[in-house]
Amino acid sequence: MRRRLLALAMAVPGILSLSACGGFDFDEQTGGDGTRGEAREIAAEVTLDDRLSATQGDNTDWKKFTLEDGGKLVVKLWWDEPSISATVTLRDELGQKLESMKHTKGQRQEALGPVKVAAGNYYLELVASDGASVYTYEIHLGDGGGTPTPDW
Ligand SMILES: [Ca+2]
Repeated sequence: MRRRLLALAMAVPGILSLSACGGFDFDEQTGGDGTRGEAREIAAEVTLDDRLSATQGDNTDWKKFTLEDGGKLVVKLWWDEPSISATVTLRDELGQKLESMKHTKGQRQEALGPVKVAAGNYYLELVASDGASVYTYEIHLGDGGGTPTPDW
């Protein structure tokens, strides 16, 4: 009797996690920002947050922003759930990749760049292949004059 209860207790979480993973297709519930054409307008030098969830069909977030000046661009990132599998890519206004960073599992705080950029329009593409996390991010433009990237 005792043995059977133990087996049941172990089986139930397995069933729950199976049903949580199996319900959604890639980007089925992306929230209207799953393609470059739907990129959300954001500002540089402002701390923002959003969420990716591969388990709930929100795999991709696109952001777009405009830089009035050139310089050295750094995207600072903070993951609430560092177990997520995710890739962050900076793209130019034609969608061409400038720099890409694969999130290191277990790492809460990361930075993409510095990337030397001119004034213009840019995109940030965040894609989760597994897991889920709220993330905080900030696009920071340095003057390129050797100023060290600020810690946060
Ligand atoms: Ca999304």
